[in-house]
Amino acid sequence: MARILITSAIPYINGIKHLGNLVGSQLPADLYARYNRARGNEVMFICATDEHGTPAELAAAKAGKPVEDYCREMHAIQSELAGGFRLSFDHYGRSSSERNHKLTQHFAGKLADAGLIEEVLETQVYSNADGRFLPDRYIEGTCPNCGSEDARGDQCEVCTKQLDPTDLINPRSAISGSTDLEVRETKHLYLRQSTLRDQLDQWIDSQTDWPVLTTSIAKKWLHDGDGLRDRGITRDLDWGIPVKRGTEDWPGMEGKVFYVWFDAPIEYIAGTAEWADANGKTDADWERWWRTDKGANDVKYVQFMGKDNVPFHTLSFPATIMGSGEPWKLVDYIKSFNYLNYDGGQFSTSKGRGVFMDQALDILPSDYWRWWLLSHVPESSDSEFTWENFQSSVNKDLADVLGNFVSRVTKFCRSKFGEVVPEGPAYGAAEQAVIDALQARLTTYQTYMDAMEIRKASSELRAIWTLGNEYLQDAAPWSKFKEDPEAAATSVRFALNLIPFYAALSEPFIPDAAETMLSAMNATADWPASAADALNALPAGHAFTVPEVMFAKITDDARDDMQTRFAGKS
Ligand code: B3M
Ligand code: ZN
Repeated sequence: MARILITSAIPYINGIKHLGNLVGSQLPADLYARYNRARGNEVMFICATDEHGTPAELAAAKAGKPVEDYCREMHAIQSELAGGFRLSFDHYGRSSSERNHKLTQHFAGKLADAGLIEEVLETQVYSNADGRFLPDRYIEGTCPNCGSEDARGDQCEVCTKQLDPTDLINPRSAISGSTDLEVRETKHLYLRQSTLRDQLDQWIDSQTDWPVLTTSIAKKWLHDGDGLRDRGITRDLDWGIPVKRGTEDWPGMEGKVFYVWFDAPIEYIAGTAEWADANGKTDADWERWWRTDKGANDVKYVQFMGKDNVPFHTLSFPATIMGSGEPWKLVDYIKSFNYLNYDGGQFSTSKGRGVFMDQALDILPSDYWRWWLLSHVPESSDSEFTWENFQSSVNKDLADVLGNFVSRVTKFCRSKFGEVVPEGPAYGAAEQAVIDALQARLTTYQTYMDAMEIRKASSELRAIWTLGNEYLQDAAPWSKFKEDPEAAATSVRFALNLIPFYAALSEPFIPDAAETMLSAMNATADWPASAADALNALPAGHAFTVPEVMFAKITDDARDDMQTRFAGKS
């Protein structure tokens, strides 16, 4: 039994995520977690909400709520939606937890002890009316390039020019609108990650099995970009983790917090500690996943994320871990994804363009989305959601192939033999041929799932479903029944045995449908040792029930309605 630690990039707290966010980290991570549990491995699957930073503060202000309340409420909402999509986290934590405060401060202290933190004096815009420093995007003004009056301190969205706050003409506070601004000096902590360049380079070079997408991004930032420039890890904000050196105050850093990207990955560790706290476990119980001196040596740690998050996970977070000088577990494999586009453009939160997690669950059950998203996951390039494609996948793969197979054989059996597996003679050449084909595909499916080749795994699964349909079509027990009911019984017994086999294999993709199949067949979801074993699991006389319709087809009218409804306002 292997031990697999799985983390998904932790979604920002500000607002409900769209399907592109979901398929870029949490959903594939869930697929891998479910598969590994099914294979009998010990799994720890952690996610959390990413609650700090300017966007959280801004969203709370917009909602007219204290940021603590806003985060608590949004965490509950995101947690409920995760449940709706059957994301099987062992714990869904919060980066604002006490555990993360302590661990983040701990890491900062260790990095300082190792001489990897530098104190830097910077100039920043201070708003007298607001009584605070304003980060770039809290400052607005006229763009020096195009004259737009709503340029932000980091960028003008109209002409896309990147700006410094001091470039703006007539700058004002985005919070109060006040123009009573001044430039003040403020001290910040910088992580000297450039001193770890060789160590990081060697580490990345040693990861020969990583996906090209991951290593190419890591290498690009390590070598050509200024990715390994020393970076500020503190901010002049109220909301966040107060800057401390371990448990000690940090002179000169009063009133400052850590930068959100410093504390967010540490939440993977803190989230596991939160799991221990929430389940009456000890520190040793979470440390055996994370500390190589406390049992984590045999853990395989896999991270899932969108490509924009790769630099933080291949450079900054490893720099924190390595720089601490403590035996924390480094990631073993980083599975990264391209982007999912929406119907000829991009998903857009501000324009309400595309389908968001809450809307998706209002329209259709989670399995429909899980199947489409995972079988079209943007693995080797960006992919695109279209309603035609969604409709066709759902109607063909789920309704016509899998759903129809289950419904047809269970209903036929009920009408001719009753709701028990019929006997008939032993399997013959036709059944053996299907078993052989299934065995070959099962082996391939496992190989792809082990390798996180998700699209290939989904095609293999689809092919496995199709084999059952083809068998039933050829065996045609409904036409055999009259002259040779015994032969028809054998075909039905074989086909009924395919249902729990399908349930076990499909569970990582479509857990609810798998559950429906298993409970109809009064069977358990043991991962098949072989196709031959699985196809003999239900003996003659085993009782079952005909399940409800598993998948309803999406009509052209419904498809067109949804396409209009989610087109967004321009
Ligand atoms: N919250 C960005 C994102 O959701 C960020 C990921 C943090 S992972 C430690 O894409
Ligand atoms: Zn401009």
